[in-house]
Amino acid sequence: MPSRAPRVFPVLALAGLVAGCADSNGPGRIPGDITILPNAVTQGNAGFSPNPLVVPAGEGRVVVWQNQDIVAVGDSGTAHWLLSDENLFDSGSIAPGGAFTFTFPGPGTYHYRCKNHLNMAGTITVTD
Ligand SMILES: [Cu+2]
Repeated sequence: MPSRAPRVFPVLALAGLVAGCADSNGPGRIPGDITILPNAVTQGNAGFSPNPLVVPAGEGRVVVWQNQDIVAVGDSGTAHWLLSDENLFDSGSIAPGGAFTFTFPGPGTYHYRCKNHLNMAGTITVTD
């Protein structure tokens, strides 16, 4: 006799993924996540993705920068170091594969730059 164990329907998992995509920074993005892209230095401000970043109300004002500046397997990658123009944070050196998290104090527009690469700067708007 066949088993009557309950089944998990894949469509429910898909619905969750679609709901997670509903933000202004592009499909598949977690609000508040910034990726430091491979070869970021050659891309200037576009090395931070997305840039500018909008953190919607209700997302806790938390921003996570993830350093994914590793071009190929076995590549040692490039460290980045984030400084707030408003003197709110100093990330220290973020190794490739590492991350830095900061919680903004309130709504506003904030600016940051990379201490290691002066051509890399970004803007974050935290909404009310
Ligand atoms: Cu940098």
